[in-house]
Amino acid sequence: MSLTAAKTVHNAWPGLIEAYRPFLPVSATTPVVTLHEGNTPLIPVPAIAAEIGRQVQVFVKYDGLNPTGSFKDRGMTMAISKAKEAGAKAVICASTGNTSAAAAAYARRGGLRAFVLIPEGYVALGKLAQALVYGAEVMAIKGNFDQALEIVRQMSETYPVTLVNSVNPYRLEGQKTSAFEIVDALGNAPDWLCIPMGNAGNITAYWMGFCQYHEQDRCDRLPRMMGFQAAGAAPIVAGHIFPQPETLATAIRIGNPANWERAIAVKDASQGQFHAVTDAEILAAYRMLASQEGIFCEPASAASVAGLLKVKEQVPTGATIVCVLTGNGLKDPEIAMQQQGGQFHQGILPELETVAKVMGF
Ligand code: AN7
Repeated sequence: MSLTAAKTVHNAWPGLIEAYRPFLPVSATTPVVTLHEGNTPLIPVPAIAAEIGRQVQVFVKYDGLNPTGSFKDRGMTMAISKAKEAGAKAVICASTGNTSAAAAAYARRGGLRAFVLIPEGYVALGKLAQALVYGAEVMAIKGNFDQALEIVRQMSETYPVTLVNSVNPYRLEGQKTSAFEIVDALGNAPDWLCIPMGNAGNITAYWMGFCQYHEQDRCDRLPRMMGFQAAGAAPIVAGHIFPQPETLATAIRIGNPANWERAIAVKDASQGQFHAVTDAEILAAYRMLASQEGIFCEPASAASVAGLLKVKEQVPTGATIVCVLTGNGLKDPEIAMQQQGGQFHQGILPELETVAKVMGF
């Protein structure tokens, strides 16, 4: 039997730094720390489109399929590569969960120490498990995310640790690549981009990406940027700090966003809108995505779809809309178990007839 080279049916995805190298602030000598993040699917969601009630195309950008299960991997491949290039030995972040998981994974892969500060009791189980198993040094504070961010900002000014929250400019450089992927997939920018906002780093990054592609004639239009916050943590929508933010979408339980002014600038430049969505609206979108589209995202991510449905009257006929699903549903198994719709039959005897009866036969 002779071995022949297999025909290549597709080119392996090299990770977003290699894929978009000309658009990113890296050089030939930057040590690229990658888990081959990016290249996430843009999936049509016809049941959501049908809710809008006229001819529209709706897609979700399922960024929960990144290596650690959230969009933070896009920012972290850049932030950690650049930290390593600069000779850093340790990184630090405050996090509602996903940043800590991504920072931990990429830092450890790059041989750096990872320190993370989280609000005690308000990080979803999957995210905490990730940070711990990747080998981060996790510190839970008796306070909220905003207080944790204040501490790590000061920490990085005083001690030899590099801050990898979204105030680190390389984070947004990496995250903007999701806008590139959307344009590459659609052949143009969408009419609307719907996105959840916490610290508002991601909405800022997407806008950077669309603008950069537009300047290079890769798209001939720019989307309206539609940002959504949880009603109990909606400082940008309300125009004031929320000292005690509350929402079951713990990823976006943020009362004083680091990128507040930049988000406002994005809204104005894109003729966008920001709205608040209630936890009930978030959960309705979360259940709909899972049970009607087969797409499991975390609650914070469902805010983008909840927001779209909230303003559906304004959607122009013929529009193309992308909702960003920032994190994977597996991140928060506790919410998922609370939301399952009573289809879980337990304590059934191991007999064919009994099972058939439960099935309704
Ligand atoms: C799933 O991990 O802030 O508006 O510390 O995990 O860029 O802050 C997470 C934020 C949306 C909001 N969806 O993004 C953290 C953190 C999910 C998130 C957001 C987050 P930004």
